[in-house]
Amino acid sequence: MKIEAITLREIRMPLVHFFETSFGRTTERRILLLTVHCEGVDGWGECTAAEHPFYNEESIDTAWYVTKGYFAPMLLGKDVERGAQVPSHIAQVRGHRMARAAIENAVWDAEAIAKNVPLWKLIGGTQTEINCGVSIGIQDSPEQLLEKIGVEVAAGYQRIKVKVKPGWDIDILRRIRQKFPHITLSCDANSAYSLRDVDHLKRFDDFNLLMIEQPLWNDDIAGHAVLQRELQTSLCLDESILHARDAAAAIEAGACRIINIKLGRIGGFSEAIATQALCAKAFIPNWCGGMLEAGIGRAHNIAMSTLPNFKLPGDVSASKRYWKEDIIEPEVTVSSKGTIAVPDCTGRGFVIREDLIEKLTVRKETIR
Ligand code: OSB
Ligand code: MG
Repeated sequence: MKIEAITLREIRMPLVHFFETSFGRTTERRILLLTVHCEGVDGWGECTAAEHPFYNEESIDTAWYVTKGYFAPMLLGKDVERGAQVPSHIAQVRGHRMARAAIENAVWDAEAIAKNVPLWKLIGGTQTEINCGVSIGIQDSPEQLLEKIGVEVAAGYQRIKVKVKPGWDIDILRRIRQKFPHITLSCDANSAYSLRDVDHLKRFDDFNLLMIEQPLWNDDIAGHAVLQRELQTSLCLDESILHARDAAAAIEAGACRIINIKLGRIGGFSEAIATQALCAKAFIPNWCGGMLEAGIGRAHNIAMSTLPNFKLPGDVSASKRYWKEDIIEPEVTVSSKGTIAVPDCTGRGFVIREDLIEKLTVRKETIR
């Protein structure tokens, strides 16, 4: 497959409900989509970088910059047979993992179409149904949060994760447990605490949480190891795990008992495959995290979630929780048991709605 051209585009999509974490509130997404044009086959990738460099260092604008200036020139005109070959072509650039993932995943997407196989099988997936949880942001009031949890539990989601931060934590978790004593519950702090908060964080042990996700600073694996020794509740790392080597270091240090894998944060399918295999050997379960993806990212997350060590319900949920209209057909739906049936057809298993994408596009550039 010769990569003849790469199209970058920015689309804008308003969220049906704002999403708030300890680092801020999002109401509208600016999403970078990427198409690799390979001798009659188009592969698509969605970059998970956000509007601002708050979750990590990247943003849609840094992703555009590094893709246009570096990744595209490194790949254009090259014969790239497989998605797995992309990392070696772009290895000279450091970091920029979400941008890296968008282009690598687009090549995997094209490869699955060219080979006429389902993407999830191509990457080595083994599960035909994936288990879903939801991530619920910080709300305007505790009552609003309790109501939202009720809706998602009734819809069948297998695990509820709520966002926490100082001032929106112990009391919130207590009220959730009063109303929903038996649900599978997690919380995610997105690095809102420090090791000075150990005594405060110990109180989270009262709520029978499946895990506490990323309580400490994004690059502090050692700090999480200190904290994990003080807590009964399992820690899960998100922001701290940028590649398989980070997973190895975190496991070795005892910094967590669970690892969230995000396809963008980890730099694409190749690194996701390696990371989950490494975690499997250490008996550390994985689950698929989300970044408020539109349909292409969602489809790729579903494929990733079929890998064997994705053992816990992920954050991949129904399109309609985020979008009035998704950019793929059919949109992602979740059964009343809280599962997504993995599409057993060629490629990503969802058709790109190019007409809708065209309407949502505010910026577009093809590099040849
Ligand atoms: O930490 O998992 C996170 C959204 C934006 C940035 C970071 C995170 C999240 C989510 C949402 O939790 C997951 C989703 O539903 O896409
Ligand atoms: Mg997280």
